[in-house]
Amino acid sequence: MQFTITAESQGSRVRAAEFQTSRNVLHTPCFMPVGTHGAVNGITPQILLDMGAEILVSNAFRLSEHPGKAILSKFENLHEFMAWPYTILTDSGGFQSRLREHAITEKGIQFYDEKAHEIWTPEDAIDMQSVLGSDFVMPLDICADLPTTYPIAREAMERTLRWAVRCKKAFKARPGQILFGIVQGAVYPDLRQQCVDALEQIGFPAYAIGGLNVGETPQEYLATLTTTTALLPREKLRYIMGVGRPEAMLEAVNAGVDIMDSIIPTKYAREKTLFTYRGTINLGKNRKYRKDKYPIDPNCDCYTCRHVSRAYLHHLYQTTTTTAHVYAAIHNIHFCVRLLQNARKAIVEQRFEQFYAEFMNNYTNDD
Ligand code: PRF
Ligand code: ZN
Repeated sequence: MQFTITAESQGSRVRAAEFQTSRNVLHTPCFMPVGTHGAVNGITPQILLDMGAEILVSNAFRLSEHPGKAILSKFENLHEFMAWPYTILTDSGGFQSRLREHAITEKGIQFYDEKAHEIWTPEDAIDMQSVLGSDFVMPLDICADLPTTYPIAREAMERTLRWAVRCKKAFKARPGQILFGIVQGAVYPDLRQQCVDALEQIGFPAYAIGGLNVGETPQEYLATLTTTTALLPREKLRYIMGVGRPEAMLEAVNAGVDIMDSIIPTKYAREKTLFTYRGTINLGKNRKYRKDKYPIDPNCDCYTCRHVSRAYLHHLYQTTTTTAHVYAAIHNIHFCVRLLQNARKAIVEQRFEQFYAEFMNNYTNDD
């Protein structure tokens, strides 16, 4: 069995597990840094390996735009192309479809960017991920932007199911590849339920929870997350798509999610916002950091915190910005990777509840 549950919490859905891919073992809960175009902004694979990342997320649709299928076919897989030795999960382009200017028909998604596009079909998404040799393959889905109405959410969910059938049919697994089912249904519990039931009927070895963190309230996020994980079978890996704020990450772990990804650590790094165990701080904006000789977070053991001060980073944000972004991204990604490693340790030692409460108590976002 690829997926083994190592520890579970009494009276909650929290779990620590191991997933054996054809490349390495994922120790879950774990955070997955995102390199949409085949690189995590400003960071080399070695830096990610050094901080303990076990899996990266990339995007099949974006890679089909550039460098394109013909060039990528000349490489063994995306791992070789980008020099990343471990597991890779690729998204399908379904998330990009939520922007209203794109036209979605039963056939697929007509993207209108700067470039002219052919319709991107479920079969295209699967074909591209076969070329990429992704270990974790995502079907093409439709992520409804929230808030949305029930009929729109239902239509998007039902089309997602029809596309899941097409994706499964088109999927010819390369060794070790697995195809996930994506659960949609916006904030409506009965739609989530119908979606999970239908995906179970079609048959998938692992699940992604889509359609969250796209405009719902924090209460709706938590309620939908909890409802959805309760519907999913215990013995299959659970992935929540696009969750990277530390509070939301731990809420997901608490609800029984195993893996998650987000561009937030790198986006925040560009916006001068840094994670600490006491909440986010903004190093660029706030002049009080001008003379601050402490590291970003005194409790952090990342490369940045081991070497440079807040004062230095504040200076870089005013002058040598690309270097500021690299230092900040190293810290923020390390923070997310470490947060879930620590959560895992707490689960294994049967003290997650306390760990979670302590984290939330200390974590405030008023800089
Ligand atoms: N679908 C896909 N990718 C995603 C999402 C989704 O719903 C989300 C939603 N948070 C992020 N990334 N395919
Ligand atoms: Zn750090």
